[in-house]
Amino acid sequence: MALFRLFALWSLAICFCLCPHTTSAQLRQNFYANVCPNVEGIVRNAVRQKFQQTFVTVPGTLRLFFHDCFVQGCDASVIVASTSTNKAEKDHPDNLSLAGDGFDTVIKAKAAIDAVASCRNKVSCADILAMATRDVIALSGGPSYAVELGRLDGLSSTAASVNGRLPHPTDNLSQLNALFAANGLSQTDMIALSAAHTLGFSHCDKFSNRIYNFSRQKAVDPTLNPNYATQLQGMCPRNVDPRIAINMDPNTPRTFDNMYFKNLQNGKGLFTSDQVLFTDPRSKPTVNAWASNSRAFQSAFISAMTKLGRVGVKTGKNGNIRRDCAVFN
Ligand code: HEM
Ligand SMILES: *[C@@H]1O[C@H](CO)[C@@H](O)[C@H](O)[C@H]1NC(C)=O
Ligand SMILES: *[C@@H]1O[C@H](CO)[C@@H](O)[C@H](O)[C@H]1NC(C)=O
Ligand SMILES: CC(=O)N[C@H]1CO[C@H](CO)[C@@H](O)[C@@H]1O
Repeated sequence: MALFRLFALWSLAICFCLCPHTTSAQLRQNFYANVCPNVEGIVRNAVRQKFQQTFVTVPGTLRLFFHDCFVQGCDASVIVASTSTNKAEKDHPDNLSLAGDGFDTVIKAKAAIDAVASCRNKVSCADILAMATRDVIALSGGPSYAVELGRLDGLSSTAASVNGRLPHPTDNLSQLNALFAANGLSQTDMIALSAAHTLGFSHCDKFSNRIYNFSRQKAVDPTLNPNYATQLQGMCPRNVDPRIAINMDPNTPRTFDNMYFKNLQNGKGLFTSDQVLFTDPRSKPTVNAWASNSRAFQSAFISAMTKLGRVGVKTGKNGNIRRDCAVFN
């Protein structure tokens, strides 16, 4: 027991030294109460307007937040545009075709904030993305939650920094757990956050390995529901136009709900990284619990999103407030 304690202490010490991404700065609710008291209302209105123009606002913004936080922390570095001398994060192949509407949501909300004199250039792009993400989840029927604020915007964004930081659709449970743990997130958090795939689209090439030439023995991934596999082959024929994207949740693609977990129980997880949550005995009990208890899922999701929002937060001289979210000051 004493030895175990010693080991735990030692691991903790090692982690404090080696995992700067897991240390969290002092975020708090109502951070802008003095400088821009109505900031949450301003963002909510801007997001609602953008949502009325296109539904892609929802998955686009949610995924952008995830990618932002996993690469150099939640610091809006993913929004920075490349220049002739710097290839930014968003231009790494693993940006996995982030939808332009996610970026546009932040730009529009920032413009709405900056139109109020007292708020101009007082609210970070990183916080705007965190608020907009909370809002798109609520707009699509998901749970609303109090969002922690107080992030600064990062001072660097490079395509190279993306390498190895984002999960891949072919990942197994151990790989997913390792990547999320590096960001201070547990397996439970990882399963809750993966339910974001209850919304949005995927391009055919992200899962074509599961429906064609799966292995020498099998044409189709045996963990895939055979009827669903046939449907996928219909929507994504061989040599499909690479721009074609399909709904990731075949049942309720525009609703943030716990259908994701019911789909997994029916072999309708689109990626290997989705379906493995049900096939691996380590994560299966959580999938089953949340498939039948939407409340329990929602509270786990809120907790996981809050933890995600604390990853690698910049404060002090490690950040600033960008005047243009896509350009360093
Ligand atoms: C667990 C590991 C994960 C993997 C391997 C993964 C992988 C992917 C892939 C390959 C796509 C399709 C991209 C495309 O073809 O355009 C996608 C879409 C998406 N992902 Fe994930 N993802 C993961 C976790 C997450 C998390 C934690 C979130 C958010 C909390 C998230 C939110 C989304 C959303 C909303 C979309 C749809 C984007 C759109 O419609 O524009 N994903 N993901
Ligand atoms: C997961 O994938 C890694 C890398 O391919 C492999 O080394 C590991 O054995 C796999 N783990 C499981 C549980 O399948
Ligand atoms: C699968 O195998 C067939 C026959 O060996 C080949 O023609 C095809 O290009 C392979 N890949 C895909 C994605 O279909
Ligand atoms: C939205 C966005 O910036 N997507 C880029 C992702 O990266 C590829 C290159 O890997 C670019 O072509 C896309 O424009």
